[in-house]
Amino acid sequence: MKQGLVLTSRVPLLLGAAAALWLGALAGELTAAAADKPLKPLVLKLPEPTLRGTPEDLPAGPNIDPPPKEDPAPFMVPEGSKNVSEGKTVTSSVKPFTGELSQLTDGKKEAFDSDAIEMRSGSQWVQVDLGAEHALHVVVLWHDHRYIQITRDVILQVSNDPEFKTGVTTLYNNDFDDSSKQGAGKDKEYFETRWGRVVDAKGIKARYVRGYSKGTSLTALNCWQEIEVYGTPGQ
Ligand SMILES: [Ca+2]
Ligand SMILES: [Ca+2]
Repeated sequence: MKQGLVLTSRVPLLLGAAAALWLGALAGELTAAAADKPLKPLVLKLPEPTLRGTPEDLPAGPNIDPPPKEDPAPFMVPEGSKNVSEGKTVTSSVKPFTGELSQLTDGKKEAFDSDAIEMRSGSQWVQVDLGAEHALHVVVLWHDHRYIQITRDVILQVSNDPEFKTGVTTLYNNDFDDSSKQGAGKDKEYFETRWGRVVDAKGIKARYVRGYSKGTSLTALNCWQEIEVYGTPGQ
């Protein structure tokens, strides 16, 4: 009897363990399937190159990416990704003295003065409200490629909090000395070019995208031409 009792109590346990293993394997397969969603190259509508040429004495150093000499390989994004920031509402830390905030998401990013949104000096931010939470794959930044220059303290954050007080994820930060007070970052500085800066958002879900800057290697002023956010709507 004693043995029988042990057996009857073990059978459901064993079945439970097998079911758990099977469910676990299934969940693993499902996760892998989601991660294996077919990828496609991200096709960006790039602006024309600036005609001003490349200065000879560019800043250089181990923490500065040299300007690309040719088109970088396209970033791969999941099928179904689209520009979820186009025409979306923009706010900022200070009112621009040149241009309108709506120009940040108007699709225009040529090296023209008329495509520049300029703001006063200091660490300033612009913020795009995507209107709803999306799975975000890539954010592309164009600050000011009218000149070959390095924008300082480039910090890119996403959140579902419009005030960025809670649930903030930093996707990019090259403020190595923390002078913009968002925490020190280890990402590289880079030169403004027509290719912009492509930042991997890794599928994070968020509604708001905020970009900081703090002047450039040429000026204390802040400038933006465009932010493009590519995501999977409603996921
Ligand atoms: Ca624009
Ligand atoms: Ca800094």
